[in-house]
Amino acid sequence: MNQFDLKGKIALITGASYGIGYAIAKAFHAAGAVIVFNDINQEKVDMGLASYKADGIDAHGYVFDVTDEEAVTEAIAKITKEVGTIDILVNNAGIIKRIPALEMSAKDFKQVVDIDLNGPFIVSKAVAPGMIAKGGGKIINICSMMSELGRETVSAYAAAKGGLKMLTKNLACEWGAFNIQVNGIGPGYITTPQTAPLREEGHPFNTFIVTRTPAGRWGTPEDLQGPAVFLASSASDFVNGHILYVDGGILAYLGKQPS
Ligand code: NAP
Ligand code: GCO
Repeated sequence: MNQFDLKGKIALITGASYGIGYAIAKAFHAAGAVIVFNDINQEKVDMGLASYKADGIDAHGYVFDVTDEEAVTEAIAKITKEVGTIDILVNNAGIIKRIPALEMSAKDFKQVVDIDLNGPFIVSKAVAPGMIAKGGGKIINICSMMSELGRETVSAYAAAKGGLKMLTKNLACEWGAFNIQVNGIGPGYITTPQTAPLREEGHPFNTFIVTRTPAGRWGTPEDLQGPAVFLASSASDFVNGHILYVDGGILAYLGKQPS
């Protein structure tokens, strides 16, 4: 029996028109799952549908803002009616605002926390009843190294991702009895549009990250595919409340010692 088989499962990945969510959706499809994804506007969903189609994936796309509880509830009901009950949820949608705390408005801070922390709560709460009725499910929250570490200019993001780590653990406690496993993936620094500003030619951050990562490179969205399939599959049925860091070793590393 292939413990990593997702045949017959319906997976919802939020914010998955491109980037990490898209890569995870491709891996889930390769493992046999039916792919459902969302994005915040029709233009992005249409772009995503075209990409999935080009990759031979007949994905189902839905437009909703993960912070809008009414829209999320309606969308989950629509997905359940049109596709089926969701077995696997990946709370991937997220933003970052890189602004020094002294310069950051409360409005900007709130927007990051709304999308990166409140959103996963809202979507998980909407999806869980169907999982409970079906006898179980998998929820994977895309956390971050900033669930563990801080750095200048990302206070809102680190607060949200730190909160998402604890939300993951707490929902694991509340829903474990329903055979729902709630875990997180903590990616290191990954080459997506979100980090593109940090990778611009000559940006000092590029060298900083590569020297701080034992693997000596940026991660790619594809580096997250195997860990995501593991946490979405029966191979992880006794893994609950765990954050799986996929970071090339950066969290284990104090940094290159002076020669
Ligand atoms: P990305 O390229 O910026 O993609 C994020 C996706 O989420 C986009 O499709 C975005 O849509 C969507 N989104 C944003 N706000 C939304 C909302 N309110 N409702 C629905 N969808 C929304 O990011 P990424 O690099 O793929 O990252 C995906 C996740 O991994 C995020 O949670 C991020 O924090 C996390 N992460 C990223 C890295 C990294 O190094 N890249 C590392 C650790 C964790 P729009 O394009 O319309 O904004
Ligand atoms: C940043 C980066 C990071 C990554 C990721 C690291 O500005 O520091 O965007 O936050 O996105 O979250 O795990």
